[in-house]
Formats: sequence, C-alpha cells, structure tokens
Amino acid sequence: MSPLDPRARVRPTPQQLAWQEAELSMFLHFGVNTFTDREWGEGTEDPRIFNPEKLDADQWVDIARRAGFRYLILTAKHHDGFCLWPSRYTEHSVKAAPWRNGKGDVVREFARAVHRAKLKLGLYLSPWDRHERTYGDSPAYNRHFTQQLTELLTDYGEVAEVWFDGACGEGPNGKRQEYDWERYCEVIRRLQPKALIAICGPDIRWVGNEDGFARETEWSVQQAPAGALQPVDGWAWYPAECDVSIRPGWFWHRAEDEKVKSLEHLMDIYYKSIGRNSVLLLNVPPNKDGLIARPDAERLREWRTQIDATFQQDLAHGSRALGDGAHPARVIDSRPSTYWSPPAEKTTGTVHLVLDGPKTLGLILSQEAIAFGQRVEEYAIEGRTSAGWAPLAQGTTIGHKKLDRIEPIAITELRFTVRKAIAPPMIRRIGLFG
Ligand code: FUL
Repeated sequence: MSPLDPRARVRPTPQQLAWQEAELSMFLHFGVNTFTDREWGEGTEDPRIFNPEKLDADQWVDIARRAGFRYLILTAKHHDGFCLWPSRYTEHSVKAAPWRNGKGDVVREFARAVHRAKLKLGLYLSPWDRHERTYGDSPAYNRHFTQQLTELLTDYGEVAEVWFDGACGEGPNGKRQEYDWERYCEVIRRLQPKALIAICGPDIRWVGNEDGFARETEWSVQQAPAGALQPVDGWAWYPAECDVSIRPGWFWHRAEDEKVKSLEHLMDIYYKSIGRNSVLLLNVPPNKDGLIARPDAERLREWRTQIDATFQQDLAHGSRALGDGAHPARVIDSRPSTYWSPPAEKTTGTVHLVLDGPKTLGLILSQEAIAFGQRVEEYAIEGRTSAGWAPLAQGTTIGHKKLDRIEPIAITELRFTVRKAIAPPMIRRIGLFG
C-alpha cells in the first residue's frame, strides 16, 4: 500500500497516547452488591446495608500505585442505581446509608486520594439503572442521566476516563430505554474535554471479552466510531482495552477470597493484553469493610515483583546495531522519542543486532512509535545460534507493545525484519529478556 493509505495518517490524541503508554488501569467495583453478595442488584436494595466502616480510599490508591497502575476507575453507579456520591437527583445513594452518618461521599474520598497520588481518575456510570423511576421513559431518563453525569464531571476535579457499559435492561415501567449517547458524549466533551470516553464511547474500544486477552492482531486504527476526535477518511485511533477481574466476579464476595487469580494466570493476562497492543484494566474490588482484601493486595505485590524482575535487564543493551537505513541503534537507545525507519520510504527493512556476547532469551519486546501512528502488518525475528540462524518469532501487528514469549534459546545475533507495513514503519524499541 502507498504511504498515502489514510490509516497511516491516523494519530492518537495526546490523552489516548498517555493512556496507552500508562498500560495499566485498575477497576474498582464497589456498591450495594458488595453487601448483598450479588453481581447485579435489583434496584430495590435497602441503602442501610451500605456501611463500609473502615473505608480508606488511600489504601486502594496506595496498593494500585505500588503495583504500577496509573488510571483508577470506580463504579460510581452500577446497574442497581445506588449512587456512591450524594446525587441531588435521587435518594438512592450514600445519603440514605448509615456510613459516615449519611454525610459520606465515596466518589469524593476516591477522587481526592487519586489526585493526591497524582494518578488519573476514572468513573464508571451505568446507564442501565434498575432503581430510577424514569428509566424506560427515554427523554426523562436521559435528562436524569445527564444531570448525574454533570455532577460527577463538575464536583470532583479532573476526570481522565468515563466508562460506559452498554447493558440496557428492562425498565420498571416495562419500556425500553433509548440511550442518548450523542448527548452524553457532548456533556463530557464540554465539561471535561480531556476525558477519554470508553466502551460506549469513541476514544477507547472494548476488546470484546472479559478474560483479559487481546487478539494477536490488534489495530489501534479502526473504522471511525461516531464522535471520534481526529478521524481521517473514515478511520480513527480507537485502541483496545482488556477488562478482567482479579477474581471470578466483578464485586467482592467472601467466598472468592480463595479464588484470586494465580500469579501465572495474571502474568499470562499481562502478556496477552499489554503484550498485544492493549491497555489492561484489572478489576480489584474493595470488600465490605471498604478495603482491598489481603489476598488481592498480596497477589498484586507478587505480580509487580515478577514483572519488574522480568524486565529488569534488557539483554539488547550493549549490542552493536546494524541494518537498513539511518540510526538502527535507536531501537536500543532507551529513548522513547526516537525510532528507526527503513531508508527511502520503504515499508520493509531489517535491524541487525550483534549482541554483547551470547545471551539466553525467553522474551522479545517490540514497540512502534505510536505517537506517529501504527503501521506494521507483519514482522519476523531470527536469532543466530551456535547452529546458525533460526526463526524465533513472527507476528502481525506491534503497536504500542508486542511481547513474544519463546522457548529459551542462546543467541549471539538477532535480526528483526518488518515484512509488511501500511507505510514506512517506525520502530521505537526492541528489547530482549531472559
Ligand atoms: C458488565 C457489567 O454488567 C458487569 O457487572 C461489570 O460492570 C462489567 C465491567 O461490565 O457489562
């Protein structure tokens, strides 16, 4: 394809770029379901059950920060309609709960803790509301929903992400609600122009499952959804997010304290989400006390230790870089703003690394300079072993990050070849790990 392919001219917004580079977001599902041991409330729960006596949003944020999360998204209202903030537009909220004598505001405590730690605040607001009387009476409920959205977007400082689930169930009056997505998005763009709108919104795309796995081929460039900020001839930057829970359910259940995902499972999720050009949104639900439970906190600590150990030493450092085009050494210079491209606008090319002695690899990292777009369609990696050159890995898309796990093998040289791209590829980094 020619360099004029419109897909090659699509770029992320600064907010999309920052979000993708952050890689890790934490989801926190919390609400009346935490107290009823359910996943979906009916909307008839008594607010007096909500009493997280030891609630400490700093504990949530601290655990998240230490584990490397940079965006935190709280369920301000789930399908049951119970609001974790004292909304002026309903009585079904923390106002009617005994917690903090009805004067509490979980969203405020959360937002303060997140901002204090200089992390990014995200809010999940379920359009499906099983409590609200006007639900199903489309214009009236859309007004109600926009009012609640306005409260959340004006009273809690900067909001970096608004997460809209698409669930649309029955109304109390038997009627089906037609959501006015266009209006919701317009309110967000007006009140929080820097906020990303996820899932039922044009800035972040749902990966399509709740297992934490992206596809092997994952393009951030997609057909432009309605409301995309920088469309180019019908295409737009619409990167994938993998949402998955650290436990079987989204909400905390005592019986699941023993079912926190294993370290191996979480590492597999890491490789198949972040390692496949996606952001990982990992749900860690606070318990009835209003704290992240010990098994989850411990698993996150182990996970971070393992990730840090895995990526601690880049075996490509100290290599001599040869290859097509200028500056092949830029793939190993540790600078995020530099990249290598083949010469003369070619869409194929090879970087050749002569390693600083024999090294045993088990993991290969590649990155495109996505500030300028996503271009690679096919790549191959070979290594020079004592028996000669051998194929190590091949794949399709790279995007922000591709991680290829391989059978450990000792090599002295490595060839990274882009075989096909929609425009001249821009390779930011090649990393090699044991
Ligand atoms: C789903 C919801 O129905 C679940 O309860 C959860 O909030 C998940 C993230 O989205 O569609």
